Amino acid sequence: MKEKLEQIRREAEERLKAQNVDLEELRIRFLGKKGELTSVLRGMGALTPEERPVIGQMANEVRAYIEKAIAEKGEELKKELLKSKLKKERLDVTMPGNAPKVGKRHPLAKVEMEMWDIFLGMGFDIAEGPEVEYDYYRFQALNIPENHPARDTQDTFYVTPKILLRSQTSPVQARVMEKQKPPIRIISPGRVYRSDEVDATHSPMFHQLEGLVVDKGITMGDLKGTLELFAQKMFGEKTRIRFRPHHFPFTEPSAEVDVSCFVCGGKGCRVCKGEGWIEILGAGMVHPNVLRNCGIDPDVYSGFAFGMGIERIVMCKYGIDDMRLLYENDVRFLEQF
Ligand code: 2U9
Repeated sequence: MKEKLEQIRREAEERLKAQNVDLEELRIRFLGKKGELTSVLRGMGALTPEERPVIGQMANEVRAYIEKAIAEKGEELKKELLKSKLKKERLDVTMPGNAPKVGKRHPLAKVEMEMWDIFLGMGFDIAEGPEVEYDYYRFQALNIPENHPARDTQDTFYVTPKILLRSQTSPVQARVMEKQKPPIRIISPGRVYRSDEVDATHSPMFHQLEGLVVDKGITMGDLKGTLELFAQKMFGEKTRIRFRPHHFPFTEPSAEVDVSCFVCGGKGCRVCKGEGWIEILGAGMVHPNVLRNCGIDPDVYSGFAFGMGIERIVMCKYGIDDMRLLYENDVRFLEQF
């Protein structure tokens, strides 16, 4: 029996050395009710009274030994498991991170905001108004009566015979003049609509920024100075401007305004098509009829107004030759600004 106990101890010892040992299975096999040690103890009846305590003590020692060895192996396995888990889940804090992709402002928004900054700096306020507008504010108030030929060139989308999508932001200024006494100094940026076919320089929807100043003693000199400062801030300090006589029903006198080419400085290049000048806006002194229509006495007050297409400014500034690129939302294009 001694040998049997010794053999059980050795066998348990051997088994515990294995890598993937199942400790619960081992415990049942050696120490369980039907285990090897129990079956040895059951046979103790056959021993002499002298042998019994000796074998009993030895059996207890073997039990204690195996219990302790299983517990120790259990601890060891737990530690190893933790170690391998820590190794697997180790964080390398020196590794480069995943930088989140940051979006960019659309070039149209970027340039529009630059314009806001320039005009806010000159003391202008920003005025907004509806994109769906009454015929009255778009045409009649602006000195364009029914059947006036100027309506043809700016044909827009009609909702009813008297309601349309605005083709300039001018109605916003007419609304402000109706409500507010001079001095008035506003810009009105926003979307406008025209029933144009889409091509490289036309779109049925585009963006405009118009400006209006009304006060006592406003002259064409104020208009020129304001636009010159705007052009220099937008295109560079050396920029000059040039007024060419033109006609708009809502301003008199009226002019188309060019800036000296910001690429060649006026010598003539590919960008200005050899001209040295680039047309960027229209302007003039507010027509007395417009002031009168909006409740302002033209004998007391005078004013100037101007208007420009934001797409045109963006295209000039960045050398973009097709307007459609601004609406396609292709990231490869937008990333460049
Ligand atoms: C009021 C009185 C006068 C706004 C003006 C222009 C000249 C002009 C065009 C530029 C390119 C439109 O985008 S474009 O096609 N605009 O040339 N706009 S003066 O004059 C006003 C506005 C409101 C009450």
